[in-house]
Amino acid sequence: MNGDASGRPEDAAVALLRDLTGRAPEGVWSAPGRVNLIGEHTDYNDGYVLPFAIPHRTYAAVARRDDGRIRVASTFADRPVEVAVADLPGLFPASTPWAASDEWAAYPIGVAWALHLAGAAATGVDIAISSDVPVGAGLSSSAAIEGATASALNDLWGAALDGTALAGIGRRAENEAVGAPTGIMDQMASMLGETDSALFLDCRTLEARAVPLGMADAGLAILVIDTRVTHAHSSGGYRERRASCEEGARLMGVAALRDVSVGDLGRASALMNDVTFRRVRHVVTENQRVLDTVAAVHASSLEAVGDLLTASHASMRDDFEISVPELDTAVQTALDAGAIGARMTGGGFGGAAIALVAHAAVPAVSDAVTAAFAQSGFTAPHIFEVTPSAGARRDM
Ligand code: GAF
Repeated sequence: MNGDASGRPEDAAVALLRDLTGRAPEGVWSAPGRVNLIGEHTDYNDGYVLPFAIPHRTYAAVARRDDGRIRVASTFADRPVEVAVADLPGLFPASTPWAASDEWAAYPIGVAWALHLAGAAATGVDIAISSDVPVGAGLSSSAAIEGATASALNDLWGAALDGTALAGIGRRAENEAVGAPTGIMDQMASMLGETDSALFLDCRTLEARAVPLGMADAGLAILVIDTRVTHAHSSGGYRERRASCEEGARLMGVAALRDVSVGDLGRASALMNDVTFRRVRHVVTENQRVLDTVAAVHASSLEAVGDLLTASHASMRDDFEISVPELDTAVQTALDAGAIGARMTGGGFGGAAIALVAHAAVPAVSDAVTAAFAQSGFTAPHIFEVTPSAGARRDM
């Protein structure tokens, strides 16, 4: 659908905009996907998370138009989708007004909708999107589209919102336009990520602090093992887990599970059924593991970080029950082959695992996981290294 041959998503976005409009873009904006180091399903419980932005990015090449229409196109989609600015206010949260093949457009148009409702002076615009963030791998390709679009429209519509506010715009699009009841972690990581650092985020106050990881100096790598089992957070499992957490908080008489500490778990077990208790225990212990990981990173206690990652996986597998056999195989095989720690990352029910590995052990761990997948009859995993990278920005 576009005339670019470089293979770079930024060039593909520009070429697509040219195909669409015959013009060069007024600018190109981008935002990354993310890996979550630790802190899973804690964000919508007002808790703590420690994600980082990855080098894979989504690019939006954008130009204003003067006929009051918003058109979005993507190198992944068959055709552009168009709406009138005047129709924006009524578009959501009503059910998506498009055919299934056009549903991707709810991300960028949802962002336009949320920004407009936040007071931005919306004008007509053409938005051409391209990306190298793997889709359905639990690496937040959706937050990357939202971040790139929100950054572009924030500049072109003169909204002057900061990164945290733009993350909120992206989340509103995800929750109300796409209909996925997610928390704020992915959008914050995509907007505020910093090179070589993870982002320690308090999801209640939205206070964010960069935690330098010093991966290269320590001779460490983080491997992503994309199991190729795709997932969607608008589907049942994520929603159900969220409902169990809300029920647990209600039974404990607190606003959110953030307000429950590990010492309260004895009381919790007496107040709720076993399944709800195990969901609560995951969130409560995971919040503590995030705090402990930040402390261990500061103390350069590599082994402690690895153990916390691995304990997080066990908690998601056994208590929160969001892992799948492919993720468990990836984690266990990586550990057996010498990884310092490993866990599934993201919402679960598929997607990717991460492994913290000494640089020299990367080939051995990758080969072992690939072999274990073949032996189990699983689809071959996609394994690659990621380094903590910059958040959303204007590229041109
Ligand atoms: C998904 C959601 F989008 C996040 O908000 C978060 O809840 C995560 O799953 C689980 O930690 O990525």
